[in-house]
Amino acid sequence: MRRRDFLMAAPAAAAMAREPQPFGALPSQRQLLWHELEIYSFLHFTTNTFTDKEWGYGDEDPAIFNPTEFDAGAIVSGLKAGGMKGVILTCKHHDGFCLWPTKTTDHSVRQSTWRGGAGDVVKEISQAAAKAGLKFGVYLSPWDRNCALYARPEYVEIYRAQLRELLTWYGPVYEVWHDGANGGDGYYGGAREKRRIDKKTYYQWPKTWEMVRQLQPDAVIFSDVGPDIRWVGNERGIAGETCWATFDPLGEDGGPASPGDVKTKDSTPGHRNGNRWLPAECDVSIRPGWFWHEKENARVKTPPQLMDLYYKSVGRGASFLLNVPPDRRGLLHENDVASLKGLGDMLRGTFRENLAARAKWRASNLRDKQHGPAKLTDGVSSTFWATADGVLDASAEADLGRAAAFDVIRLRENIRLGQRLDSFAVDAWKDGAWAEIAQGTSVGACRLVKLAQPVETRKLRLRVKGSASPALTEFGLYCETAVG
Ligand code: FUL
Repeated sequence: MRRRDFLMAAPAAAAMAREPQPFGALPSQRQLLWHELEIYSFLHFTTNTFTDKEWGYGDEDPAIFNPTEFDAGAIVSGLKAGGMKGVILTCKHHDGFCLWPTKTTDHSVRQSTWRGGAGDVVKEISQAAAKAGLKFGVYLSPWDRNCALYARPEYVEIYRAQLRELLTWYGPVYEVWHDGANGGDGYYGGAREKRRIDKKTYYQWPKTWEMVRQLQPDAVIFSDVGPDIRWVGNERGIAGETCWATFDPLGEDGGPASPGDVKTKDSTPGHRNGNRWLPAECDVSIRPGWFWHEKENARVKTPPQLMDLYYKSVGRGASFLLNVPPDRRGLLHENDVASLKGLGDMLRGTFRENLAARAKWRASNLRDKQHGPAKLTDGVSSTFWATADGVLDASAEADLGRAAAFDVIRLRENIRLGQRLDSFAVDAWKDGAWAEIAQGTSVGACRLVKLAQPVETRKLRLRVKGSASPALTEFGLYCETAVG
């Protein structure tokens, strides 16, 4: 381009590219990275695996921890086959047994029979994850039923020292998971008593979170109240049919919230126009329990059940945290591996191709040429259809060129500009008229609609209503792949 043309073209291009003003609470950079993952795994593994318990009392003999065939590479590859993008390990559960050779207590793998006390589960899982391209996260239970100092101020220092080890010894950590279960009875160094703590003040969470920010600035912090990711309010893996990424947590009594004390009934839907971007995470186990129990080997969720949970978590703007507990060998059980593989096949098959990729679009409004409706199906997550400022209701029609059959619809907003949409609907052209086939509320990072029956049509219409002018990056049509 000649210089004179450039001088003329530049202001026009800049005006054309003017983006809508952001609306409401916005995600941080670390939250945006987390949103991209969508689905990842939990590994619940400790002495409970060998005692057949869900909550160890804290008096377990560390010698019983002996997963003789432990293979981190095999575990991680089973997760990867399931489509998992990350893995969060219970480095310490409520029983206090540490899966790494911590300097803070003897109650760890160092005292176990496994590899003569020279093993390190955290190291092996984190390294296997990095090798397979999965992110690594840590679960460190605040409640410690083994520690004699639990409920005293000194324990909080021990907890922080443990977290410091985990966040400095094992490479990048993408998520730090603080459980809300707290207090009650335990071994506590032989005291065998009930100990209570004040959930609001005891752990001094802000100080701990500051340390996490210093050591792993990209890590999101999960708890009932965030500060980055919120618990969805149930352990069934299901977000609210309406699930806003914005949320203002309150305690059960209406006062300030803290991990272990939040109005969980609000955590499921979130708050429209909440002051904080605090998206939900849906945790659930592939089995009835969080830990492996022989008697549950026949009760592993099937691939269609897991796919349904995917629609009800990821498909509602939340994330899907699926627990798959290693067994006493230190491997994932064959039934779990088979279900994971089935889920992975369904996900890969279903979302392989957007059937609307070649659609011709026409919109009721577009703010400029660079924000036209064709951006909905260009496969690029950074481009988006947007209307002019103040145009809050809009529609866009797609002509697919030929009839296509689909039973999954995917919508995504450009969440860098906030959660703008209040509702959406999709119509299919049928017998010379529009017929509504889907509708809903919150969209955010991702909305999936699974239709009861496949719909076959050549023309579709998307209708959206926003509190701010709509900005959508994706409209996708897919056909669910069945697994054998
Ligand atoms: C709960 C814990 O008490 C369970 O054992 C499990 O770890 C689950 C993910 O969180 O609060």
